[in-house]
Amino acid sequence: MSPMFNPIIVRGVGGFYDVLTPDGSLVRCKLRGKLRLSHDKVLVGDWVHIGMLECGQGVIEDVLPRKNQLVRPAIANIDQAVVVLAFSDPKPDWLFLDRLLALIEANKLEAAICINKRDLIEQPDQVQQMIAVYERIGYPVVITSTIDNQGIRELSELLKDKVSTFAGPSGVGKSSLLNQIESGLELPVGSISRKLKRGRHTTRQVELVRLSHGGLVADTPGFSQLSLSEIAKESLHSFFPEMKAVALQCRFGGCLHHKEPDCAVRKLVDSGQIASSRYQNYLTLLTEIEQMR
Ligand SMILES: Nc1nc2c(ncn2[C@@H]2O[C@H](COP(=O)(O)OP(=O)(O)O)[C@@H](O)[C@H]2O)c(=O)[nH]1
Ligand SMILES: [Mg+2]
Ligand SMILES: [Zn+2]
Repeated sequence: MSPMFNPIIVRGVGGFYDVLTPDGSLVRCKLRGKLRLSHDKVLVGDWVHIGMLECGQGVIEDVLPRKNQLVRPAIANIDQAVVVLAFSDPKPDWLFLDRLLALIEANKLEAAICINKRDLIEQPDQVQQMIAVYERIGYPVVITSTIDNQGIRELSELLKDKVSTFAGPSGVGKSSLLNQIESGLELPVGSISRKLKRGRHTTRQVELVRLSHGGLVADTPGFSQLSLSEIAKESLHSFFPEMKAVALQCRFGGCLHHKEPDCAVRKLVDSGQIASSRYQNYLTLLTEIEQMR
């Protein structure tokens, strides 16, 4: 079901909700009584039925069944998550990326990667090697700069007609990228240090931004606090696409691909077909899950 054919909640504002209707207008709505009982009965991203009041305000009568639901950011019916990193300032954290990709896979969302601030690095050899790793797995990778507009059109193509959320550390340029894609948006852009100083007190609301060429994007502070606590160690490998298929060939059914004999995953790591960086990060996350129990 496409969100373009149903009214969709794009933001909550002090007890009210702004709903984008299929004809492109925004209607401020309150909730029908029965929906008010539970806080997360209604989320940004929800497809809803609305009724109109005489004053021009709307009432959310019903919430349609969700295709999925994320906890942080609290948002429903997402098609894809775009992880945004930077070439520099801050430097790319590949473990962070692999953690996020695993969580995105576990949530059954499509994943894509955007590496921003290309203008800051002259010789991006090292990053280029890592980009090849992710492209080989099958993740789309877009290289961008908001200074010289490199990759902006490609990124905007990636977002077209989908409901997406950006994810990634503060300061990589998520808001700047959206401002570049959609002129007139003017999302606040800030230096890293200023953001850190504001710290926890910035409880920003999740909001879906409408792109005029089609698509909705959540400009969120990121998935940074999501944990792996709901993933079983035996299934972690299935959220690493390059390991998932080959794991069927391991000698033991419950192989964790760590120290077990005749492990098909480790064979591919040894032969270089699975990137050792990915495998090392898999092991780091595996240990993390084991220590949580
Ligand atoms: N050099 C460079 N700086 C950028 C680029 N994109 C964003 N920035 C800067 O990075 C900082 C953080 O940007 P912002 O969009 O607020 O990042 P967010 O926290 O991910 O939303 C700001 O000072 C931006 O001006 C880029 O492509 N190149
Ligand atoms: Mg931002
Ligand atoms: Zn194995």
